[in-house]
Amino acid sequence: MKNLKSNKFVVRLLMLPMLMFSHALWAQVQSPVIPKPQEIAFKQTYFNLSNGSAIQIRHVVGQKAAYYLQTEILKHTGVTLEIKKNAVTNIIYVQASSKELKGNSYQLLMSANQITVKAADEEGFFLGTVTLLQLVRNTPVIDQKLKLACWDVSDKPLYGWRGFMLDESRHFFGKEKVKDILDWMAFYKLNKFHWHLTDQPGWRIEIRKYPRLTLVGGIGNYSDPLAPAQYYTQEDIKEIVRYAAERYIEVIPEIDMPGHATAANMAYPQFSGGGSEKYPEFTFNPANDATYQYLTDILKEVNVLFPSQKIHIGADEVHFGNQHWHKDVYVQKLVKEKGFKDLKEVEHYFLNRMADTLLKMDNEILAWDEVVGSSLPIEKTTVFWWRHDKKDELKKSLEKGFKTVLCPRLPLYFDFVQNEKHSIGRKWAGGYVPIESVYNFPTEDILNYPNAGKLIQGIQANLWTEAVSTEQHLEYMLFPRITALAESAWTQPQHKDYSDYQGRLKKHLSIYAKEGLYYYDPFNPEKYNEFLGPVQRSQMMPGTDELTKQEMNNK
Ligand code: TNX
Repeated sequence: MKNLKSNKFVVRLLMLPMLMFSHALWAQVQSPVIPKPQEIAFKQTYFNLSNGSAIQIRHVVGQKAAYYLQTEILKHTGVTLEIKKNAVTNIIYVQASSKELKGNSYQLLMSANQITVKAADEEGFFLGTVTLLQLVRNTPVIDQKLKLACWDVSDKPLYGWRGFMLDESRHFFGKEKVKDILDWMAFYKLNKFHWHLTDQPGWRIEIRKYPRLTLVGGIGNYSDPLAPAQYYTQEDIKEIVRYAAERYIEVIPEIDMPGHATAANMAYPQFSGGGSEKYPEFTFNPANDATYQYLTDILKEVNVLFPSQKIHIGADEVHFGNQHWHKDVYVQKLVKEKGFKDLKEVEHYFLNRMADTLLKMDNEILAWDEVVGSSLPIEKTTVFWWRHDKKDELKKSLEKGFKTVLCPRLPLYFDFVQNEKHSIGRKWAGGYVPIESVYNFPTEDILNYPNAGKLIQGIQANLWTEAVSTEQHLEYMLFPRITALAESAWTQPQHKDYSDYQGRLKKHLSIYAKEGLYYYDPFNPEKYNEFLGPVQRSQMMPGTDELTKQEMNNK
């Protein structure tokens, strides 16, 4: 008996290194999922995905996610999966709601013969299937077969606002590129697409009542003031909004006012409030009743096109070009009548009138952080904090009780270069936006501001496109920083780990290579350089404040 026991002991002892070795092997299997889920554990087994597998759905909830999964798997692997009500084995089971899960949380449970997605609502199913798709796209496909490593995942988002903004006024990229961006946003669980459609160089959204806005205002871009008109028709907009909705992305249009209105003023000069020497025709006229009627008509058409019931009205940098207001007879009459002390008060008057329009249409008001000092209705307004050098504005926004989205220039403006040596794009007082700084945002000091927990809706990266004129360059600025943005918006700070993320990132770079994206490789900065596409800096119009003398000399 004693012998037997000690024999067993010896056997165990001998097995120990083997066990340890195999454990080490398993441990090396790193999850490729970005953003990192709250909990994820390797199951030490594999699911064979092939044409013989099926997707099973029994209820209406989960159906949309199942179809999306089917299409995406076919698109990226060539594997065709039948959708069935009943199936026994080798199935992906998109199961109806689970009581213990709330809101957008989901579970993905994988075993050798069944994969189950559990969620409480449609969006949760979608998010769960996206995680599965990330696993699929990180697995080699051999003869239309994939050996999927199995994981148990339990997950939910940190923030409800996980945004990306694209400026299509400075350069226009068009429907196909926008859809492509929406696909990638969905892949990284980003859910708000802020669409900057109007600004100085071009007005990009068709307004039926005012056709000149696009026919005239759509002419030109930042590199070429005479480029033929480029814009989205209302049918195009509907198509994009639908495409985004299929991916649980809400589209928020921005119609910038009262500044950045140059393109609109080219089309309808009667509503211009003039500008300054540097920024001619920059503003709408805030003292002309006809301006309010005109802008209300525009916003009514915009409202119908965007089911988000949120319109961003800009309100940034009005002081850049409101100098003419000092001389404008209408504005000066208004100033006297109302007893305004300065032009800032005129600006606030304008904003309040536009807010009335939005509230009547049951829209929320979204605006850049210049509105923090205004009297816009607290409950209905969301402030976008962008001036990283003005932390007091963020504090004030939170103190006053505004819902707030964090998108500080450093580190969330993706028009800033991501490598010190790069020069096409912005650098600000020596500052640029390396991927690590995106990953490390938001910093603790911000999260500890009073009301931060209650009022911060989430984070957003903004891609302004003065210096971005080609699709390739757009990709270069967006990839791979989009992954750091996603993880900062989704993953609880205590679960973030930069070196672990870098391991996962490498796998995603392989996906970009496969898809032919022109991305920046932070592990191999020389791999693709930044000088690309037909429009080079030398051909661009002189910038406003983005090209410093130093940068010009470096060229
Ligand atoms: C500031 S952010 C702007 C944009 C520019 C951007 C360039 C903001 C509200 N206004 O008009 O494109 O800087 O980085």
